[in-house]
Amino acid sequence: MQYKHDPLFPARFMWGASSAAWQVEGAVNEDGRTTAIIDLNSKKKQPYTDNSIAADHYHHFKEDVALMAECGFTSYRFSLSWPRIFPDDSGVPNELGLKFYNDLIDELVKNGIEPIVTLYHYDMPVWIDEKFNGWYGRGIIAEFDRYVRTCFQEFGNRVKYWLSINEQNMQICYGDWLGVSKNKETWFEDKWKVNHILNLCNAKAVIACHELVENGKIGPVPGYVPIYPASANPEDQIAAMNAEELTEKVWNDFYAHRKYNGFIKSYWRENKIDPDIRPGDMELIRKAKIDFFGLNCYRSNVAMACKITDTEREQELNKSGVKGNFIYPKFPGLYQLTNNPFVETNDWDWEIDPVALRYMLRYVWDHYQLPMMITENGFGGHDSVSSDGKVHDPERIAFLRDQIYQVGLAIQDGCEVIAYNPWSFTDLLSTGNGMSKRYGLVYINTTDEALLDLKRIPKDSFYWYANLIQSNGQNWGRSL
Ligand code: BGP
Repeated sequence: MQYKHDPLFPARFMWGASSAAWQVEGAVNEDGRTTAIIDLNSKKKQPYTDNSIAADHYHHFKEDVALMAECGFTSYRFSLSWPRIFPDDSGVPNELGLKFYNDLIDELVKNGIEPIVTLYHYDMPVWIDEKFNGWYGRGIIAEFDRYVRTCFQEFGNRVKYWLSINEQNMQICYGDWLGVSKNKETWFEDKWKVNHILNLCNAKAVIACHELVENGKIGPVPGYVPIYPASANPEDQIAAMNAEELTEKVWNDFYAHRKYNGFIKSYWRENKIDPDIRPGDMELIRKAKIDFFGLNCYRSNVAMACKITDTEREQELNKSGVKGNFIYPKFPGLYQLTNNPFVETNDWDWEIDPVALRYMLRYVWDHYQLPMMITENGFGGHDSVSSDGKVHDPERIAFLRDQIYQVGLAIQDGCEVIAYNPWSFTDLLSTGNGMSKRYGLVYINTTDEALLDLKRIPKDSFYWYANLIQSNGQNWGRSL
């Protein structure tokens, strides 16, 4: 529907931004923290990404929260580092790790900012990986339960919004890239066993949150890439639905309905895959009723039919930041992805598609009728400080304005959306491009090549966003 007026945001809508511990904190060896698998994964990547300092939020958190308050934030989504809280297998939490998060949460609350806390954003302690074979073994489930219960008990008096696992679907779909897969050759089958263990951990977190946090709410965070059919050819529509199932819907159906859907059961049968579901697993899962969906959305995809006789092709992300290097995958008999001639792309070939957000919110609301919060969305660019000492990022302002407007339209369409938290507050490490792909509203003065003074410089987008927040989504800066 087209409206004759700008959309209205609800009175208590939460405006903020987002981050993840391993990408923002730094201080990887300080105050007892031990190594996370993602620290090692980021080191073996090309181009090289070292998270030992990142944005050094660990030492700048008060300054960072003061800037959030200046921007008018009413929420901040961040994650806890598991190896900061449980650095070893003693079963005893690290007091200094807990202190850091207690101080951060206190600082947020003092400034009227609602903490929205992710329990797992890729930083499994290496000791868990070594002792239990990471996500491949069942030993992790009890350790994860211990970890999340500690978090709920320690922070639950101030944190009411919890996020269980960040982008479980992406960890499975891109297991190699995100360091989850241990063997590329067998990942096709292994991934569903690993996924089932992640599902059990998700269930543990949901159950424990409801048990331990008074008025606590918890939801998962799928990484969402809306998929359009390439044409009105009915086969392309089915291909788009297949892509939707195998990248998103299998997970979202599972979280919402607490059982595996018919599509994935048929896929397993067809491919002779055993996800290793054991007695008692589904009983546990059935008790884990989520309260909302956190949604990460940056871009959209286009799918078309792919004949069963075609040759498989792996997706290749553009890692160089030079346009034209993204390779679209082919899955014979299911779907293939292709480019979208109707949208622009950024330097990493990510589609810039604001309507994707409205589509996603409409789709998730229609399917699950659960409240939704945007936990990630944002523009990665090559930012730099100009000669006037400021950071001018008109592309990010245009991106945020167009995307947030579509969130407003989805609300106008009847969707229940409670928060918008773009990626990211300060610049932080990109998953594969270190500091050279920047997302922040606040510039961090450092580069991958040289450690600089880490000065915080609010970008033009910071001031634009502050005005939008102050008007609760009415002051768009210029007519759209
Ligand atoms: C999401 C992750 C974030 C973040 C973001 C941007 O999938 O949850 O951790 O990194 O993507 O991606 P990138 O850093 O690859 O540009």
